[in-house]
Amino acid sequence: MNNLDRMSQNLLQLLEQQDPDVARLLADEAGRQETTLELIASENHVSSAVMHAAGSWLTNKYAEGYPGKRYYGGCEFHDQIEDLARDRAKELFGCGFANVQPHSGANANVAAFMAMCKPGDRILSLPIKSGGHLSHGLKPNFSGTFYDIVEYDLDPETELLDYDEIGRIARETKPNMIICGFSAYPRTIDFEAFRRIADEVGAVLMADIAHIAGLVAAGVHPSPLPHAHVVTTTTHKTLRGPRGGLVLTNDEEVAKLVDRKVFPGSQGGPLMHIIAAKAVAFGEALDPSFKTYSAQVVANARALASALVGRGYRLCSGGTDNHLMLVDLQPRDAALTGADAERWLESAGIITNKNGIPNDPRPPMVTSGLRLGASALTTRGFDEDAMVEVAELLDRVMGSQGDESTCRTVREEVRALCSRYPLPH
Ligand code: DSN
Repeated sequence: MNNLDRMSQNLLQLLEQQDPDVARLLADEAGRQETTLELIASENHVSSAVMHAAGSWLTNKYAEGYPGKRYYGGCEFHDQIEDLARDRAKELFGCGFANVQPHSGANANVAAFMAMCKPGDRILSLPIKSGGHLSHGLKPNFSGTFYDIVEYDLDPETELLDYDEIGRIARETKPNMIICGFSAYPRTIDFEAFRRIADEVGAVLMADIAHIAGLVAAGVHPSPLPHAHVVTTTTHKTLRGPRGGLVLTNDEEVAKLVDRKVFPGSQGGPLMHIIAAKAVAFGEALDPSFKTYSAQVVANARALASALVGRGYRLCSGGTDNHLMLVDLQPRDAALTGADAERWLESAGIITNKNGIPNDPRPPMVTSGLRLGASALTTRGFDEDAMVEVAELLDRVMGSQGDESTCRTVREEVRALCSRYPLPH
């Protein structure tokens, strides 16, 4: 047991004495994570160092403002931590400016929208039903409420981005801003092509790399930074940090606007404990081992994808270039829905999320697809052979239509697989 594990043991003991109800639920959740296969593409397992920074003394402090310009006293160490987080983020993504204060990816997007657009401006984006994100223009979201959203879509045949068609729509609709970067797009994004389109119509380009940030940092996906005017991301998916947001840019004027729109534009006091955890995670991602990890994420996603195709499933766009894949369940079983698959798999200890496929005939709470990602299993040390075993378990549960005894047997096999690949601490 290392020092951090000992610390976590001590904290749990303390919590058990003071609040056994919460302590029990935390221990249950830790057990769930240890003994299930996490295939949700937007989740990961952070290191104990990130976890402890997130649960540290910094939670006690107000630090509204920025390093050297705070509205509260006592920020000496907070200034140093935020500077460290910003410097590491800049080094990691090779850019000139980072704002590490957004509480989430959606908050980062609020600040980026406010920095780059006026209310009512026109924004061109991919809708959520085709793999976009709700903060890119969904009607009930701030983005769909305060901006004039126009859409591009995937090519209906290939399910790929069609840059000629996006260019045509941009010329026709003349947006002020174009958004690229997605929640369920399994292929490489050509940021340069998006920038060409943006320049042609006089729009600014925003790249939301929430899903692929870790792959970008590790150099296994091209970076948007030479091309996009502003880049937003979460820190907790492929980047394997605490839950939070981040804004990056190389443009000094954009940087000043983003700072103002994060604070005081859209947030109050920053979550300094989370900023400390971001600094730790960025430090981990700067280590050469993070490149090896990220390359393995992509190799594992490919292995899982091809094993599923071998078992009769169809992958949207035919495969994956990144950490995730979108599985069309219909060719395997026309009656199988994403909602059924998610529920049955959970009972067998395999955690996924139902996800609409492009032009899905079923509603979003039912769907015909599953989105699967390889980041969390790769953190546990899974390799390509282990991913083939995972495909077999997935197929056994879905092929049995959630048969209880099959799910029970698979649950035990999942426990055994998890013991073979314990969570690193
Ligand atoms: N809901 C997240 C995802 O799962 O992709 C994005 O915010």
